[in-house]
Amino acid sequence: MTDTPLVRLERHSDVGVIIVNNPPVNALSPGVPEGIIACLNEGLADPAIKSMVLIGDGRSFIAGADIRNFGKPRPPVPPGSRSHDLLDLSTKPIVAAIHGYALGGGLENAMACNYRIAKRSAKVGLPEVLIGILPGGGGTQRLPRLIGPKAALDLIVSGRHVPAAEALTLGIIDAIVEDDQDLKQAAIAYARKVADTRPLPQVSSRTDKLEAAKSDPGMFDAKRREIARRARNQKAPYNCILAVEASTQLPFAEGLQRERDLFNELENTTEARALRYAFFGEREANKVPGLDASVPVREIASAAVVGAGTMGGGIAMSFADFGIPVRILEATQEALDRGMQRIRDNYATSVKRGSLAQDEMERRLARITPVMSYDQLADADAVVEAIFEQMEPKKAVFAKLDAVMKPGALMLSNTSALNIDEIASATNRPQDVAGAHFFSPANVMKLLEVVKGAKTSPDTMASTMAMGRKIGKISVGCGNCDGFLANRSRAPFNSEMVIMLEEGALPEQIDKVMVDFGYPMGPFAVGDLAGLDIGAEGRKRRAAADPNYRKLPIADRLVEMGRFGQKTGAGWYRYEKGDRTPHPDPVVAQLIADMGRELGVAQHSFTEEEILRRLLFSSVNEACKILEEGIAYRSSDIDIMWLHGFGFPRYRGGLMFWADQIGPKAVYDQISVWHQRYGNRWAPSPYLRRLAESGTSFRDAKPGRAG
Ligand code: T1G
Repeated sequence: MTDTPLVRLERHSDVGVIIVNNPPVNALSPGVPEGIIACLNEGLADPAIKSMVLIGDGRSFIAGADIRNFGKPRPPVPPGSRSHDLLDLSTKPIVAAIHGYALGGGLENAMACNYRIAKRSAKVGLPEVLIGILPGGGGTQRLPRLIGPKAALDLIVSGRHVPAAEALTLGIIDAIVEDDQDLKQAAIAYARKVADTRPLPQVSSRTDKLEAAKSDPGMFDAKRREIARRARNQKAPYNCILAVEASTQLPFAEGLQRERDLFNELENTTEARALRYAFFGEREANKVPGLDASVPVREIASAAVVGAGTMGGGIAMSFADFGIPVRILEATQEALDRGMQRIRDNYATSVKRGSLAQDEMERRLARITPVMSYDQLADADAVVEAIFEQMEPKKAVFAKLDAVMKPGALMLSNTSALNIDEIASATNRPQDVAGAHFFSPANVMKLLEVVKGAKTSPDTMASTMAMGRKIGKISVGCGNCDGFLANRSRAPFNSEMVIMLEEGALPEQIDKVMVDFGYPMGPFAVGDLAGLDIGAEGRKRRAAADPNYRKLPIADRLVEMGRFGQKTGAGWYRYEKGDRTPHPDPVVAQLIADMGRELGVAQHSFTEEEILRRLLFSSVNEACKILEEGIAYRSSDIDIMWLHGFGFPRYRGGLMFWADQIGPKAVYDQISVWHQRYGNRWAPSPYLRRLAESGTSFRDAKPGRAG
């Protein structure tokens, strides 16, 4: 435990520097706001101090309130006595000096200062909406006064981080300090320069920027309409709008109270608890059991990809996007050229959309080198095999890689389900082999499923997890089985959605339930997008491996009819030429009716709840088996995979968090009923039964037989 205080006052002649020291991100944990106030008062009381600076030690300014304390009882803080309240009333100029991040309460404290300067590499923002709350420290009242209500609405409702240059343009900060300059010295000089400025600029007393609301009173309703689709089922985004609206209608003090009231409506909502859970779950996933800080991590400074198809190209882009040179190999020049063209087209689309600058596109393309011989991959620190999903060709690739790759290279397969141990057996270095399952499109989706084989070494696992983080992914580790964690937990959902058609449900009916629940797209529309022929391959493999595998004749019939989805103009839905909009197709409805009769399945109508629970409970049951087998290290890892791999709505926390709101016992009881009605595929997992009997939540469940 360091003996450096959480907050200290350093005297630099006539400037008092208030320094926050609460690693790793200077969160406003208990003691930090109190320390800021104490140092502020000490500086105000010292006649030798003419002006002050507020700055952070370590890698950042202040990253906000301590999120770990939300949802827990906290001593009430009387209005007017928080650090930003008192900074606002300072009788001496205070300069906030920002590096790294000033987020949430951090930016709110900075806006209560008289001036703000920031390193060019710094970022500021009010991201509270991303954890289901709103800026509760004056941010909804000060930011509109600083940059105008419209710009404030954008930042507060999106929660996005703003680079210093944009913050300067908007008016959030007053000056930029170049990254090669000393921030503290620059801030001291700035504080000295403004020491005699009177009246002190005070954000809370400004009204000039609020005038804009008078000429555009409709901006708030327009914002509500703008976010309606993506903010459906949520409360925080709408309370953010109400709070900013209040800043244009109420005096500052009353606006603060309105902000407080709107904040208090949110802190303990399921939405806020789910989003906090997701935030910490993403970080918990970094911790793979048995891999502590002592496990060496190999640096990945260069990479290679075998296969230049959709996945291989996306994986190569993932490395290039983060500055890592990558070689991409194909068997024929024609395939290689096609792959490189697809990469160029992907980048060109981003440039056209304005999300990537042309010169940055060129820089990234220059990092990707097409090759045709394995020898040219030899010196890469990591190689990812990304050819088609068949075991023998994959083993042949690994045998060739084994013959050329330098010692210690990470030997990774992008397989989404195949046995990592069998792939590793094609090499003499199984300890260097692991699964690195990217999700399509690989350069966009943030999830990386890192699969540990029986012989995968701890440092290979740690290095692959770290490699994922280095290329902007959320790495989630798991054990080896058919489908690993993500696709295995998803498989029952994929079956149940088609089985319900046999009972009389329609694709559009099921898709609507899932979109209303919060998915961006319904599962049948997603199937049409991904290609129904791919799913058919997986079903064939599972049917060959498992005599009890439940076939899906309706899905198989569709593929037999050549209806693969968008790529053939028809799948579960029909598509107009050049249009991706799914249209319900009477041909499919007729096929479903005919096959329901042919199969002799009792037809019935469905409630929305039954559709939702048939799909998700089937996966919860499989997730319990995955936990019991120790394939998943914790239930939050399953949730992070569902959030980032399958589009599960983030404000519901993930599959297991959502199921916890219903409770393991209720889930078990319902599954037991379906087990009686539908047979073995609904046999409840013993692990689930133990949770139901012991009253243990999914969140607290431990992997392995104990449960
Ligand atoms: N509270 C508690 N712990 C936090 C934290 C926070 N605000 N921010 C980060 N951590 C922990 C994190 O869990 C991890 O822990 C470690 O710090 C490093 O974080 C009143 C109500 C700042 C951009 O929402 O966005 O202010 O895993 O791995 O990738 O209006 O952390 O090492 O044990 O993410 O460099 C608003 C949340 C709060 C910012 C740095 N602020 N944090 O990213 O490191 S609400 C936020 C982040 C509020 C006021 C309201 C990121 C980061 P561990 P990391 P990073």
